[in-house]
Amino acid sequence: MKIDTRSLPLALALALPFAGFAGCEKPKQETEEPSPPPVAGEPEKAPEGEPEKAPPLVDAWYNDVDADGVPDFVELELHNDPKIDECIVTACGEKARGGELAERINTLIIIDASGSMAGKAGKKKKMDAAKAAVQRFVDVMPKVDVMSVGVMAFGHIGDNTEAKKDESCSQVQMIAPMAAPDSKAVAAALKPLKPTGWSPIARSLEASTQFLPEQIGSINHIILVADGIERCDGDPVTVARQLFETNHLTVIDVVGFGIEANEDREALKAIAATTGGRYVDAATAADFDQAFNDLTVGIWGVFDTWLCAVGSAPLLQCYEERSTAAIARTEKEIEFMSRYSGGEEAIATLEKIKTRMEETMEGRKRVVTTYKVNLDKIKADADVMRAQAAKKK
Ligand SMILES: [Ca+2]
Ligand SMILES: [Ca+2]
Repeated sequence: MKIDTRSLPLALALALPFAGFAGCEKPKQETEEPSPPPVAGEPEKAPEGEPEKAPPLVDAWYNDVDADGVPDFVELELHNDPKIDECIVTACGEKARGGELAERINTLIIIDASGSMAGKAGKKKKMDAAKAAVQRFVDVMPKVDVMSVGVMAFGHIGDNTEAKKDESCSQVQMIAPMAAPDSKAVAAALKPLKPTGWSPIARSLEASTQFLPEQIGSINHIILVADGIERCDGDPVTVARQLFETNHLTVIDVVGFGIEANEDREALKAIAATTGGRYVDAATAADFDQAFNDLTVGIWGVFDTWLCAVGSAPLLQCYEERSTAAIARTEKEIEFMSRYSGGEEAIATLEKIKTRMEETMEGRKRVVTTYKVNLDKIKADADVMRAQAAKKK
Protein backbone atom coordinates (compact mmCIF):
# COMPACT_ATOMS: atom_id res chain seq x y z
CA MET A 1 0.00 0.00 0.00
CA LYS A 2 1.35 3.35 -0.93
CA ILE A 3 1.66 5.66 2.00
CA ASP A 4 0.40 9.02 1.13
CA THR A 5 2.54 11.22 3.29
CA ARG A 6 0.87 14.44 2.28
CA SER A 7 -1.15 14.65 5.36
CA LEU A 8 0.70 12.49 7.78
CA PRO A 9 1.11 14.25 11.05
CA LEU A 10 4.46 15.67 10.29
CA ALA A 11 4.15 19.08 11.44
CA LEU A 12 5.53 19.66 14.79
CA ALA A 13 5.26 23.10 14.35
CA LEU A 14 3.44 26.12 14.56
CA ALA A 15 1.83 27.33 11.47
CA LEU A 16 1.92 26.25 8.02
CA PRO A 17 3.86 29.28 8.33
CA PHE A 18 4.42 29.87 4.85
CA ALA A 19 1.03 29.03 3.76
CA GLY A 20 0.01 31.45 6.45
CA PHE A 21 2.72 33.48 5.06
CA ALA A 22 1.27 33.24 1.67
CA GLY A 23 -2.21 33.74 2.95
CA CYS A 24 -3.14 30.40 1.50
CA GLU A 25 -4.36 27.16 2.89
CA LYS A 26 -2.92 23.80 2.07
CA PRO A 27 -4.44 22.38 -1.07
CA LYS A 28 -7.63 20.56 -0.40
CA GLN A 29 -7.19 16.89 0.21
CA GLU A 30 -10.79 15.81 0.14
CA THR A 31 -10.95 16.86 3.71
CA GLU A 32 -13.88 19.23 3.64
CA GLU A 33 -16.04 16.28 4.56
CA PRO A 34 -13.61 13.81 6.08
CA SER A 35 -14.31 10.29 4.95
CA PRO A 36 -15.39 7.83 7.59
CA PRO A 37 -12.70 5.84 9.30
CA PRO A 38 -11.94 2.39 8.00
CA VAL A 39 -13.38 0.85 11.12
CA ALA A 40 -16.65 -0.87 10.37
CA GLY A 41 -17.52 -1.76 13.91
CA GLU A 42 -16.17 -2.25 17.38
CA PRO A 43 -13.44 -4.83 17.82
CA GLU A 44 -15.55 -6.77 20.30
CA LYS A 45 -18.09 -7.36 17.54
CA ALA A 46 -15.54 -9.18 15.42
CA PRO A 47 -16.91 -11.60 12.86
CA GLU A 48 -17.38 -15.12 14.08
CA GLY A 49 -15.89 -18.16 12.39
CA GLU A 50 -13.71 -17.52 9.32
CA PRO A 51 -12.38 -13.96 9.38
CA GLU A 52 -13.55 -11.91 6.43
CA LYS A 53 -11.22 -10.07 4.11
CA ALA A 54 -9.81 -6.92 5.70
CA PRO A 55 -11.48 -3.69 4.62
CA PRO A 56 -9.07 -1.41 2.76
CA LEU A 57 -7.55 1.51 4.62
CA VAL A 58 -8.94 4.70 3.28
CA ASP A 59 -7.60 8.23 3.10
CA ALA A 60 -9.16 9.00 6.45
CA TRP A 61 -6.00 7.99 8.24
CA TYR A 62 -3.86 10.34 6.21
CA ASN A 63 -6.03 13.40 6.12
CA ASP A 64 -4.86 15.95 8.66
CA VAL A 65 -5.71 19.43 7.50
CA ASP A 66 -4.36 21.29 10.53
CA ALA A 67 -1.19 19.17 10.56
CA ASP A 68 -1.45 18.63 14.31
CA GLY A 69 -0.84 14.89 14.08
CA VAL A 70 -4.46 13.88 14.70
CA PRO A 71 -6.35 12.66 11.59
CA ASP A 72 -9.42 14.66 10.70
CA PHE A 73 -11.89 11.88 11.45
CA VAL A 74 -10.34 11.29 14.87
CA GLU A 75 -10.71 15.00 15.57
CA LEU A 76 -14.38 14.76 14.67
CA GLU A 77 -14.78 11.80 17.02
CA LEU A 78 -13.20 13.95 19.72
CA HIS A 79 -15.48 16.88 18.81
CA ASN A 80 -12.57 19.01 17.58
CA ASP A 81 -12.25 21.11 14.44
CA PRO A 82 -10.05 19.35 11.86
CA LYS A 83 -9.16 22.66 10.23
CA ILE A 84 -7.65 24.37 13.26
CA ASP A 85 -4.87 23.39 15.63
CA GLU A 86 -6.90 24.19 18.72
CA CYS A 87 -3.94 23.66 21.03
CA ILE A 88 -2.05 26.54 19.42
CA VAL A 89 -5.05 28.82 19.18
CA THR A 90 -5.82 28.22 22.86
CA ALA A 91 -2.21 28.87 23.88
CA CYS A 92 -1.31 31.69 21.49
CA GLY A 93 -4.59 33.35 20.62
CA GLU A 94 -6.51 33.95 17.41
CA LYS A 95 -3.50 35.35 15.54
CA ALA A 96 -2.04 31.85 15.63
CA ARG A 97 -5.02 30.39 13.77
CA GLY A 98 -3.63 28.44 10.85
CA GLY A 99 -0.36 28.00 12.73
CA GLU A 100 1.56 24.83 13.22
CA LEU A 101 4.52 24.08 15.48
CA ALA A 102 7.83 23.56 13.66
CA GLU A 103 11.22 22.53 14.93
CA ARG A 104 13.05 24.24 12.08
CA ILE A 105 11.91 26.73 9.49
CA ASN A 106 13.86 26.49 6.23
CA THR A 107 13.55 29.08 3.49
CA LEU A 108 15.22 28.57 0.13
CA ILE A 109 15.20 31.52 -2.24
CA ILE A 110 15.63 30.51 -5.88
CA ILE A 111 16.62 33.42 -8.04
CA ASP A 112 16.32 33.58 -11.83
CA ALA A 113 19.48 34.93 -13.48
CA SER A 114 18.48 34.05 -17.02
CA GLY A 115 19.29 36.45 -19.85
CA SER A 116 15.91 38.16 -19.74
CA MET A 117 16.59 39.42 -16.21
CA ALA A 118 18.88 41.96 -17.87
CA GLY A 119 15.70 43.72 -19.00
CA LYS A 120 14.32 46.68 -17.11
CA ALA A 121 11.37 47.05 -14.80
CA GLY A 122 10.89 50.80 -14.76
CA LYS A 123 14.29 52.44 -14.37
CA LYS A 124 15.91 49.52 -12.65
CA LYS A 125 17.36 46.37 -14.13
CA LYS A 126 15.24 43.41 -13.12
CA MET A 127 18.29 41.58 -11.83
CA ASP A 128 19.26 44.50 -9.57
CA ALA A 129 15.71 44.89 -8.27
CA ALA A 130 15.61 41.17 -7.47
CA LYS A 131 18.95 41.27 -5.68
CA ALA A 132 17.90 44.27 -3.60
CA ALA A 133 14.58 42.72 -2.55
CA VAL A 134 16.18 39.38 -1.64
CA GLN A 135 18.89 41.14 0.32
CA ARG A 136 16.41 43.18 2.32
CA PHE A 137 14.33 40.08 3.04
CA VAL A 138 17.37 38.33 4.51
CA ASP A 139 18.49 41.49 6.37
CA VAL A 140 15.31 41.59 8.40
CA MET A 141 14.70 37.88 8.97
CA PRO A 142 14.75 36.67 12.57
CA LYS A 143 18.44 35.95 13.16
CA VAL A 144 18.15 32.69 15.04
CA ASP A 145 19.37 29.15 14.52
CA VAL A 146 15.91 27.69 14.06
CA MET A 147 15.44 29.94 11.05
CA SER A 148 17.51 28.89 8.13
CA VAL A 149 17.86 30.55 4.73
CA GLY A 150 19.79 29.82 1.55
CA VAL A 151 19.96 31.19 -1.99
CA MET A 152 20.08 29.17 -5.19
CA ALA A 153 20.57 30.61 -8.69
CA PHE A 154 19.90 29.37 -12.17
CA GLY A 155 20.52 30.88 -15.60
CA HIS A 156 23.79 32.51 -14.59
CA ILE A 157 26.00 30.08 -16.53
CA GLY A 158 26.63 29.91 -20.27
CA ASP A 159 24.57 32.27 -22.40
CA ASN A 160 21.15 32.37 -23.96
CA THR A 161 22.12 30.95 -27.36
CA GLU A 162 21.01 27.52 -28.59
CA ALA A 163 24.67 26.47 -28.62
CA LYS A 164 24.98 27.07 -24.88
CA LYS A 165 21.51 25.83 -23.94
CA ASP A 166 22.61 22.44 -22.60
CA GLU A 167 25.37 23.95 -20.53
CA SER A 168 23.13 26.67 -19.14
CA CYS A 169 20.20 24.31 -18.47
CA SER A 170 22.34 21.85 -16.54
CA GLN A 171 23.59 24.42 -14.06
CA VAL A 172 21.83 25.35 -10.89
CA GLN A 173 23.97 26.47 -8.03
CA MET A 174 23.56 26.99 -4.32
CA ILE A 175 25.23 30.38 -4.02
CA ALA A 176 24.52 30.85 -0.30
CA PRO A 177 24.19 27.62 1.74
CA MET A 178 21.30 27.01 4.12
CA ALA A 179 22.29 28.65 7.40
CA ALA A 180 21.02 31.06 10.02
CA PRO A 181 20.31 34.34 8.19
CA ASP A 182 23.61 36.09 7.43
CA SER A 183 23.27 39.36 5.52
CA LYS A 184 26.94 39.62 4.61
CA ALA A 185 27.13 36.09 3.22
CA VAL A 186 24.04 36.65 1.10
CA ALA A 187 25.31 40.00 -0.18
CA ALA A 188 28.58 38.38 -1.23
CA ALA A 189 26.71 35.56 -2.97
CA LEU A 190 24.37 37.87 -4.89
CA LYS A 191 26.96 40.39 -6.01
CA PRO A 192 28.60 38.45 -8.86
CA LEU A 193 25.29 37.18 -10.25
CA LYS A 194 24.80 38.29 -13.87
CA PRO A 195 21.75 37.62 -16.02
CA THR A 196 22.99 35.29 -18.69
CA GLY A 197 21.40 32.07 -19.86
CA TRP A 198 18.37 29.78 -19.84
CA SER A 199 15.75 28.92 -17.19
CA PRO A 200 15.93 25.42 -15.68
CA ILE A 201 13.16 25.97 -13.13
CA ALA A 202 12.30 22.27 -12.76
CA ARG A 203 15.93 21.36 -12.24
CA SER A 204 16.32 24.01 -9.56
CA LEU A 205 13.29 22.64 -7.70
CA GLU A 206 14.66 19.11 -8.00
CA ALA A 207 17.99 20.27 -6.61
CA SER A 208 16.23 21.78 -3.58
CA THR A 209 15.87 18.29 -2.06
CA GLN A 210 19.59 18.32 -1.34
CA PHE A 211 19.17 21.38 0.84
CA LEU A 212 15.65 21.04 2.25
CA PRO A 213 15.78 17.68 3.98
CA GLU A 214 12.89 15.34 4.64
CA GLN A 215 12.73 15.80 8.35
CA ILE A 216 9.84 15.45 10.69
CA GLY A 217 9.15 18.83 12.16
CA SER A 218 10.89 20.95 9.56
CA ILE A 219 8.93 23.44 7.58
CA ASN A 220 10.31 23.77 4.08
CA HIS A 221 9.55 26.84 2.06
CA ILE A 222 10.78 27.96 -1.34
CA ILE A 223 10.48 31.46 -2.74
CA LEU A 224 10.94 31.23 -6.48
CA VAL A 225 11.70 34.51 -8.23
CA ALA A 226 11.32 34.24 -11.99
CA ASP A 227 10.71 36.59 -14.90
CA GLY A 228 9.63 33.79 -17.21
CA ILE A 229 8.75 30.14 -17.48
CA GLU A 230 10.74 26.93 -17.73
CA ARG A 231 12.98 27.07 -20.81
CA CYS A 232 14.90 23.85 -20.38
CA ASP A 233 12.22 21.27 -21.20
CA GLY A 234 11.57 20.36 -17.56
CA ASP A 235 8.18 20.00 -15.88
CA PRO A 236 8.25 22.24 -12.80
CA VAL A 237 4.65 21.54 -11.76
CA THR A 238 5.28 17.80 -11.53
CA VAL A 239 8.47 18.40 -9.54
CA ALA A 240 6.66 20.85 -7.25
CA ARG A 241 3.93 18.30 -6.60
CA GLN A 242 6.52 15.69 -5.68
CA LEU A 243 8.20 18.11 -3.28
CA PHE A 244 4.91 18.77 -1.57
CA GLU A 245 3.66 15.21 -1.49
CA THR A 246 6.75 13.65 0.01
CA ASN A 247 8.04 14.32 3.49
CA HIS A 248 9.76 17.41 2.16
CA LEU A 249 6.29 18.99 2.35
CA THR A 250 7.72 21.97 0.56
CA VAL A 251 5.46 24.96 -0.01
CA ILE A 252 6.49 27.12 -2.95
CA ASP A 253 5.65 30.80 -3.29
CA VAL A 254 6.33 32.28 -6.70
CA VAL A 255 7.06 35.92 -7.43
CA GLY A 256 6.57 36.49 -11.15
CA PHE A 257 8.53 39.54 -12.22
CA GLY A 258 7.40 41.45 -15.29
CA ILE A 259 5.41 38.54 -16.69
CA GLU A 260 3.46 39.65 -19.74
CA ALA A 261 1.95 36.61 -21.44
CA ASN A 262 -1.07 35.21 -19.64
CA GLU A 263 0.02 31.72 -20.53
CA ASP A 264 3.35 32.25 -18.75
CA ARG A 265 1.58 33.65 -15.71
CA GLU A 266 -0.68 30.59 -15.54
CA ALA A 267 2.34 28.29 -15.81
CA LEU A 268 4.04 29.98 -12.85
CA LYS A 269 0.80 30.10 -10.87
CA ALA A 270 0.43 26.35 -11.29
CA ILE A 271 3.79 25.77 -9.59
CA ALA A 272 2.65 27.68 -6.50
CA ALA A 273 -0.89 26.30 -6.50
CA THR A 274 0.16 22.68 -6.54
CA THR A 275 1.90 23.16 -3.17
CA GLY A 276 -0.63 25.50 -1.57
CA GLY A 277 1.76 28.42 -2.02
CA ARG A 278 0.97 31.83 -3.40
CA TYR A 279 1.71 33.43 -6.73
CA VAL A 280 2.42 37.15 -6.75
CA ASP A 281 2.59 39.20 -9.91
CA ALA A 282 5.12 42.04 -9.80
CA ALA A 283 5.08 44.36 -12.79
CA THR A 284 7.43 47.01 -11.39
CA ALA A 285 10.34 47.15 -8.99
CA ALA A 286 7.97 48.72 -6.42
CA ASP A 287 5.57 45.74 -6.73
CA PHE A 288 8.52 43.49 -6.32
CA ASP A 289 9.56 45.21 -3.09
CA GLN A 290 6.00 44.98 -1.85
CA ALA A 291 5.89 41.24 -2.54
CA PHE A 292 9.02 40.71 -0.47
CA ASN A 293 7.75 42.98 2.29
CA ASP A 294 4.67 40.77 2.51
CA LEU A 295 6.88 37.71 2.73
CA THR A 296 8.79 39.40 5.56
CA VAL A 297 5.59 40.12 7.46
CA GLY A 298 4.58 36.50 6.94
CA ILE A 299 7.80 35.06 8.26
CA TRP A 300 7.62 37.22 11.35
CA GLY A 301 4.07 36.00 11.92
CA VAL A 302 5.31 32.42 11.81
CA PHE A 303 8.16 33.23 14.13
CA ASP A 304 5.85 34.92 16.64
CA THR A 305 3.75 31.79 16.86
CA TRP A 306 6.91 29.80 17.37
CA LEU A 307 8.03 32.11 20.18
CA CYS A 308 4.66 31.75 21.84
CA ALA A 309 4.79 27.98 21.69
CA VAL A 310 8.30 27.51 23.04
CA GLY A 311 8.25 26.91 26.76
CA SER A 312 4.46 26.68 26.90
CA ALA A 313 3.60 23.94 29.38
CA PRO A 314 -0.16 24.11 28.69
CA LEU A 315 0.50 23.75 24.94
CA LEU A 316 2.65 20.69 25.51
CA GLN A 317 0.03 19.18 27.79
CA CYS A 318 -2.65 19.81 25.16
CA TYR A 319 -0.55 18.07 22.50
CA GLU A 320 0.23 15.20 24.81
CA GLU A 321 -3.42 14.56 25.56
CA ARG A 322 -4.35 14.65 21.90
CA SER A 323 -1.43 12.52 20.75
CA THR A 324 -2.26 9.95 23.39
CA ALA A 325 -5.83 9.82 22.15
CA ALA A 326 -4.74 9.55 18.51
CA ILE A 327 -2.19 6.82 19.25
CA ALA A 328 -4.80 4.88 21.22
CA ARG A 329 -7.08 5.17 18.22
CA THR A 330 -4.48 3.55 15.93
CA GLU A 331 -4.04 0.75 18.47
CA LYS A 332 -7.76 0.13 18.46
CA GLU A 333 -7.69 0.01 14.66
CA ILE A 334 -4.74 -2.39 14.65
CA GLU A 335 -6.63 -4.67 17.03
CA PHE A 336 -9.65 -4.52 14.73
CA MET A 337 -7.63 -5.27 11.61
CA SER A 338 -5.96 -8.24 13.28
CA ARG A 339 -9.30 -10.03 13.20
CA TYR A 340 -9.34 -10.09 9.45
CA SER A 341 -7.39 -12.30 7.11
CA GLY A 342 -5.11 -10.29 4.87
CA GLY A 343 -5.07 -7.42 7.33
CA GLU A 344 -1.27 -7.50 7.68
CA GLU A 345 -0.65 -4.84 5.12
CA ALA A 346 -3.12 -2.47 6.74
CA ILE A 347 -1.61 -3.18 10.14
CA ALA A 348 1.89 -2.42 8.84
CA THR A 349 0.63 0.91 7.53
CA LEU A 350 -1.11 1.69 10.81
CA GLU A 351 2.07 0.86 12.69
CA LYS A 352 3.90 3.42 10.56
CA ILE A 353 1.23 6.00 11.25
CA LYS A 354 1.49 5.25 14.95
CA THR A 355 5.29 5.61 14.88
CA ARG A 356 4.95 8.88 13.07
CA MET A 357 2.52 10.14 15.70
CA GLU A 358 4.97 9.17 18.43
CA GLU A 359 7.86 10.89 16.64
CA THR A 360 5.76 13.98 16.13
CA MET A 361 5.07 14.13 19.85
CA GLU A 362 8.76 13.74 20.66
CA GLY A 363 9.57 16.55 18.26
CA ARG A 364 7.05 18.82 19.91
CA LYS A 365 8.58 18.12 23.27
CA ARG A 366 11.95 19.10 21.86
CA VAL A 367 10.62 22.37 20.51
CA VAL A 368 8.79 23.30 23.66
CA THR A 369 11.56 22.31 26.09
CA THR A 370 14.91 22.61 24.27
CA TYR A 371 14.57 26.10 22.95
CA LYS A 372 13.13 27.32 26.21
CA VAL A 373 16.70 27.57 27.53
CA ASN A 374 17.60 30.24 24.98
CA LEU A 375 14.24 31.89 24.81
CA ASP A 376 15.20 35.17 26.47
CA LYS A 377 18.10 35.68 24.09
CA ILE A 378 15.97 34.72 21.09
CA LYS A 379 13.29 37.17 22.16
CA ALA A 380 15.80 39.98 22.66
CA ASP A 381 17.39 39.33 19.25
CA ALA A 382 13.96 39.18 17.68
CA ASP A 383 13.00 42.58 19.15
CA VAL A 384 16.09 44.16 17.59
CA MET A 385 15.36 42.59 14.23
CA ARG A 386 11.71 43.49 14.33
CA ALA A 387 12.62 47.15 14.91
CA GLN A 388 14.93 47.01 11.88
CA ALA A 389 12.28 45.31 9.78
CA ALA A 390 9.77 48.03 10.69
CA LYS A 391 12.27 50.74 9.74
CA LYS A 392 13.01 49.28 6.34
CA LYS A 393 9.45 48.69 5.27
CA1 LIG B 1 -5.67 17.29 12.75
CA1 LIG C 1 -7.91 20.51 14.96
